[in-house]
Amino acid sequence: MNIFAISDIQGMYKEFEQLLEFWNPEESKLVLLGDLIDRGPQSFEVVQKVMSLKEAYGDQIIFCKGNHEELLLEYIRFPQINRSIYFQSGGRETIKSFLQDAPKEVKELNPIEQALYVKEQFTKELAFLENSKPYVIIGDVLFTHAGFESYYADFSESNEDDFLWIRDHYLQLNTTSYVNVFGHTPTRQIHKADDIWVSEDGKYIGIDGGCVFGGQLNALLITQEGVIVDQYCVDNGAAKRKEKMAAQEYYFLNQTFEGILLNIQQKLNLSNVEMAHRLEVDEGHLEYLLNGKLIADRVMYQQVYDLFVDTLSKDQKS
Ligand SMILES: [Mn+2]
Repeated sequence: MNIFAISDIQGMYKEFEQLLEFWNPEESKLVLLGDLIDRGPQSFEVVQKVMSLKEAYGDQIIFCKGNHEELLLEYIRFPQINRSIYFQSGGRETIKSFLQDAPKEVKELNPIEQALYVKEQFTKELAFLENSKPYVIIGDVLFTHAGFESYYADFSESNEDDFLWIRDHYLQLNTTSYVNVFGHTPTRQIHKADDIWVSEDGKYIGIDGGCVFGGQLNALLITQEGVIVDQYCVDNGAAKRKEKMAAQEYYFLNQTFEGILLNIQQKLNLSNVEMAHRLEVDEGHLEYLLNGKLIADRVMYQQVYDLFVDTLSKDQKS
């Protein structure tokens, strides 16, 4: 059986449903590469849908865990500590979506109390998200949410965190015997387009089209030998955004987002506190951004863009 892989749905239920129309359950397995939830408006519906698919098709449905599933589970476990980082990572939308049918009093609870409510009311959903795998191998293909530690001789020695959070692993040659299909890093950050990205040697395939950021939701149809059969996508503004991206490219050149942030911080001589203040995030969030653990949303891009223009004009004056 071939494999039909989708990643980073992030609560974009409509696009997910549309994309599933291309999936033929008679001919392929369905692999979901994590980040079903957060940022988008219908995380609850996405989780329900995946659970019902799992019920209907059993082992034919495979679900790898993403860092956003981990963020939600950590928030539920220790809401006091993790509420802020989770809500700034799009978790607010997820909780809203989970509580859509809850009584008014529940909707008005504070986030700490809401975590307890979700923990009690949605045990099945949380257990389903918890019981996902950090990676899956099917034939010659290694499926991961983020990637793996590509410096190691043996990929399976990667920390579980690496499979969920790693960035830039594809810059290092993939010396495993597997083709690695991954999401997590929007492909526009790899090849400046939202389409599926394939490395020159064919051993890395990035499929996150950044749907929730106004890109597209991609699906990859691939054989168990790692040969691409077909690609599908549902557009969420990718076409319209191309022009804007061209302008962004001009300013951002080939730097990584973290590199740009650091540059700005140094050029403007801002402390972490000041930098966080300028970006209207807390320091913890800034640290995640600087470590490449979080992807900036559209608002954040705009803010950084503005800061960068600021930096440029400062350069010209001096
Ligand atoms: Mn992710």
